[in-house]
Amino acid sequence: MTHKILLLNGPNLNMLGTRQPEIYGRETLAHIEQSCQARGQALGLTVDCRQSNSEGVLVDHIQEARQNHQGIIINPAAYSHTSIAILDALLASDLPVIEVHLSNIHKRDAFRHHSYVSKAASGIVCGFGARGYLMAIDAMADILQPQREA
Ligand code: CA2
Repeated sequence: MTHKILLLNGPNLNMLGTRQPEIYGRETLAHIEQSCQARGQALGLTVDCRQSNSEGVLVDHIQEARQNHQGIIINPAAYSHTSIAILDALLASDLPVIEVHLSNIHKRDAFRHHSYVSKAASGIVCGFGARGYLMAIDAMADILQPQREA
């Protein structure tokens, strides 16, 4: 069976590749999404990609994933540090969740050290740049298809 997963990116991540490459790298979001879809395909996963700058739209996508997807990979961006609404939506989804951050949030400003979203996550990848998304796809494949041959 092919599993469908939602790759969700939060505010300002549509700007990737244009500013602050020393923190977030040079890859565009479109390129990251394509790489994730290719990796997913190789592992038997369909990867649906969405990005929004709006908290409510992110919550809507998470709610819809309950019907349409078997797992969620999310970089909630700044909402990681503020959003109980996104945490509640993820908890209610009853789906496996992997949280991704491009940067190592623990090496940065103190206000980035806490993520509300982490409470809903099976695991967290942070500090590996765009590669972290591919690591999350691999981990999600393991969660959804534990019998899969490596
Ligand atoms: O490291 C990450 O992935 C973050 O989730 C990125 C968020 C930040 O608020 C989190 O603390 C850590 C910020 C995303 C902003 O992305 C930009 C990309 C290019 C240019 C400007 C902003």
